[in-house]
Amino acid sequence: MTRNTIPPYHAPRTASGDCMLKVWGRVNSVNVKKVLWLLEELDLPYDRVDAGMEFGLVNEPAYRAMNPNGRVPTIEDDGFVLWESNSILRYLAAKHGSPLYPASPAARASADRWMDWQLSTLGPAERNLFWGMVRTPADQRDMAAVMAAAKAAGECWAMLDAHIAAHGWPFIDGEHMTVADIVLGCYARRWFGPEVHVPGMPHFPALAAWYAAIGARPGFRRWVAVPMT
Ligand SMILES: N[C@@H](CCC(=O)N[C@@H](CS)C(=O)NCC(=O)O)C(=O)O
Repeated sequence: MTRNTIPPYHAPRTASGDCMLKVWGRVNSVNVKKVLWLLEELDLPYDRVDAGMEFGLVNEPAYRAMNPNGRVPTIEDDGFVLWESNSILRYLAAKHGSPLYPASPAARASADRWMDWQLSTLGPAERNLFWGMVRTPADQRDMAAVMAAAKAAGECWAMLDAHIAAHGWPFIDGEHMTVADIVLGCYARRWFGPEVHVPGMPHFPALAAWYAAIGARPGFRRWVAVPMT
C-alpha cells in the first residue's frame, strides 16, 4: 500500500497561535475525506494529525479516550470531541450556519436521509468492491465477493440515478449543494474511479452528470479526486 503524499494542511493561526479545530485521520480514508472536503467548503482553519492504519495512534489510550471505536475521523473543536463522519459534517455546517446543512426541517431531514442511507445501505453494499480492488493485491482478490459488491453497489447507485433523473436537479436534493452531496460524492469516487472498474458495471447518465458537477468543487479536487489507496 502506498502512503498518501498530500502534505498536512497548516491553516492560519488564531491570535493565540492555535487552530480551534483539530482533525485526526489519514487522508486516504473515505470518512476523513468527507470532513476535509467540507472544511474546504467552509474555508475553516484546522490542524490535521495522521491517524489510522499505517499511522497507528487509534489504539493509544489518549485517542481511545476521545474515540472509543478506535476509528477515524475524530475532531476536537474548542474542547468538544466528536466522531462519526456524517455527524461531524452536520455539526460543523450547523455551527457555522452553512446552507450546506439546510435550516428548513424538511430539507435538513432529506439531507440526513441520504447520509443515513450511505451508512446503512450504500457503504456496506460497496465495501468489498473498494477493499477488493484497491486494498487487496490482485493475486489475493476474492473476485466473487468483488463482483457481488459491484452488483449490490450498482443497485444502490441505480436508485440515486433514478432520483436525480426524476427531479432534474443539479444536486441530490435540489438547486443547492448539501452535506449529502459531499458524503455521496466521496462514495461516488469509489464507483466511478478506474481503480475499481470491473466488467459489467452499468452506466448511470444522471448520476454521472451530478458527479461531474460536484467533481469540480475545489474540496473534491483536493481531497477526493486523488488516486485511491
Ligand atoms: N461510521 C464511521 C466509520 C469510521 C471508520 O470505519 N473509519 C475507517 C476509515 S474510513 C477506520 O477508522 N479504519 C481503521 C483505521 O484507519 O485504522 C464514520 O463514518 O466515521
